[in-house]
Amino acid sequence: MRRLKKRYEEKKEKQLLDFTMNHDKEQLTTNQGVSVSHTDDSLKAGDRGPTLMEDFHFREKLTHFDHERIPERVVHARGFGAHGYFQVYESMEEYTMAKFLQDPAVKTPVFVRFSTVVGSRGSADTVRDVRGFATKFYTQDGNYDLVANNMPVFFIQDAIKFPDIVHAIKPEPQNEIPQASAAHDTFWDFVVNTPEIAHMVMWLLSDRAIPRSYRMMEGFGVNTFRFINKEGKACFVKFHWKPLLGVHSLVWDEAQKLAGKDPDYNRRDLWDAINMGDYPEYEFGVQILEEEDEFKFDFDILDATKFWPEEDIPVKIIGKMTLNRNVDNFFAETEQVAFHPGNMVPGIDFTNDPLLQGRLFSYLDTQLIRLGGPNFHEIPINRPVIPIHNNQRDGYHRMTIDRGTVSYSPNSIQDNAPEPLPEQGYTHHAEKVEGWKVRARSESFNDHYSQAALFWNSMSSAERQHIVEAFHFEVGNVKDQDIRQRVVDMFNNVDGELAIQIAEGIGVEPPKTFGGSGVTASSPAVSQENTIMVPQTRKVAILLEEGFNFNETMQVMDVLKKERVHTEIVSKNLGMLKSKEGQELNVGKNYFTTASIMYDAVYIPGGLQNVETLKTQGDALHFVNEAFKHAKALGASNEGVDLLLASEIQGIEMAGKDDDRVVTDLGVVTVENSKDFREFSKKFIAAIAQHRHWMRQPKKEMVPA
Ligand code: HDE
Repeated sequence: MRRLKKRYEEKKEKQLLDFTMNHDKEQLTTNQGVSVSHTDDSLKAGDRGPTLMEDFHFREKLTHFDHERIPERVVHARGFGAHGYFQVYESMEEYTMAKFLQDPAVKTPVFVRFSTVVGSRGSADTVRDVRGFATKFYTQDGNYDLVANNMPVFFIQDAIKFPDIVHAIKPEPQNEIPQASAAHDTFWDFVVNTPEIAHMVMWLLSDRAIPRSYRMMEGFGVNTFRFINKEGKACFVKFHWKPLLGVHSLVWDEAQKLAGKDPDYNRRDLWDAINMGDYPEYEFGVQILEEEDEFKFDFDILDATKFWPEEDIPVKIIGKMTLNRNVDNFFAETEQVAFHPGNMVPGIDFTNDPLLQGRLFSYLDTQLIRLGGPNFHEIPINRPVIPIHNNQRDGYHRMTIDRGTVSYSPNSIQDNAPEPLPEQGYTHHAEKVEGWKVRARSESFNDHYSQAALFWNSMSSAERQHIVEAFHFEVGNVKDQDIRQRVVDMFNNVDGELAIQIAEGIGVEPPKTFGGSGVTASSPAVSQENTIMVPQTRKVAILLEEGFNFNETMQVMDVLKKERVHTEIVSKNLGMLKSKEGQELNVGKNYFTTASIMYDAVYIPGGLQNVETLKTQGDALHFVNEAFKHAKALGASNEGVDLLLASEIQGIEMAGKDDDRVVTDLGVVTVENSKDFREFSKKFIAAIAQHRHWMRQPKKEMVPA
């Protein structure tokens, strides 16, 4: 078994290596392998004369360049991928015969591509949007794709409306404005005419739409699938990814600024984390529902605008995925990877969810145009780790050289090979289906507001405030006043308070009657405040100038490092900085190349000269003010506290000059008169782990949780 596994892993590795190419220490050739003598000038008749047609090297180089781009994905164009592996914790044979879910010793290779939905390939990472979370499992049964999102529900119930929602949310056709944003008239016009979208809009305007990191994001299969075991018994299943770093988000102001300062923020974060050995980990969870319980809920389990509350159907954690290798080449891997919910393996099956059924058509169709023909399964990133045998032949870009005379079945020349395997081969679950041929939707899909209200009820006070502010931003950008009014009236069906709050910010009337859905239940599992809080892999800026306290700075940095909290020294200029004691430290970033928005926390060590200089710097003060506004942890020791006192931070208790207590108040950790920084560091780390300290922000009375 172990030998087999090793061979399997080697094979996977080899499969990728077969196509990789190192060009270092090699000589330049044309694509025909002809050695090139000179590549900086084209061939001319005289050194000031016309260029000659016979310059095959010039023509080949330019032609290839002219054809370098392929069409970007119509949605999810901007993405970033990484390799890793998946291991199941215990055999799932009771529910499914999928091979990769049987043996905890087996590591199944995976490739994951995270993405935004709306923006073009060059748009910013931190826009307000749904995030894609697509995973390709290279299993011994063939490739299985779990093409998921970071929100558990979807905009629409039937795939036939997908072109409509996408046209409405994409930039408007007359001027291609705005890029990567739902904050415009056509999207909200679609919303007010599409009640089924209400629930998804609540998620889209929540913190989920601006993740701090792909490493801190949940994944949801959205559609309902089936598990099938060896006996052919089926159950319904929903898939979940749960990040071990918890689910955390940016603040909208921060997200907008990041879009300018570092449009690659999320991809850089993933790339750097993997390079540093901070391998992102996600547990794999399933909600399992027996077939006989299909109709036990007040929503239809085939309706993709509904989630299954974890409190009713618990998520069983069954395995873990680790991402541990960056791509070698973005285009070859991340751009050319082709996901498809129809890439299924025995043991997993479809349901009649009308969104899923439509997806099964769309993904293959889209790859045909995007990757230029039917042979994209031969591109290394798309190849299964087991051999492919069938009678499909030819087509654009065919790589395989199929031997022999037979490309049909039945045949006797090859004893009918390649032959189907009735026992092991994929068998679709034999579900009994009958009905009238109608273009219609089940009445059980008609309740559009109860789960939107359930979501709203589950939000903390800060999360509610963020949702209201997101409405003010998004709908505030809608020019048509009638649409703005209709948004208020529509969301009055979710919650009366919410509708009043929305109206207040967007210059329209509050609803005529106080609305609501009548739903009082909540699902605490959907609030990010109930997530895992750990300090590991967070990033702290240390503001420094000449004359800082070296021992103090190093003590704090050492403790942070032990907890895998990363630090970076930020100063006015790059170069070396001399401490009070004489030792030097290297500056990582200056105020031009970074900003507080790129860190989770800020630390200001003592040293009189250091802090006196910082106090004169507008950039340093802005850094502190902005981090405070974004509810981040702030730490200051000894004279460092004076910088906080000189900033705009108000209403926070800080350490005084006359004692040596470590004071923590709403994520601001301070100490004076101290030489030992262990307790300070511990408390600072605890404040970092909390991610954000929302209670600092002025709370509106109207949105209590
Ligand atoms: Fe997709 N979706 N989608 N989608 N989707 C695509 O396929 C589509 C839906 C998702 O990183 C496209 O290869 C229809 C739900 C992800 O390469 C396209 C419907 C979910 C990705 C397509 C849906 C997703 C896509 C565009 C029914 C969450 C990016 C490029 C309304 C479960 C995969 C491509 C990657 C990509 C169609 C709904 C997730 C056009 C018709 C629900 C993560 O085929």
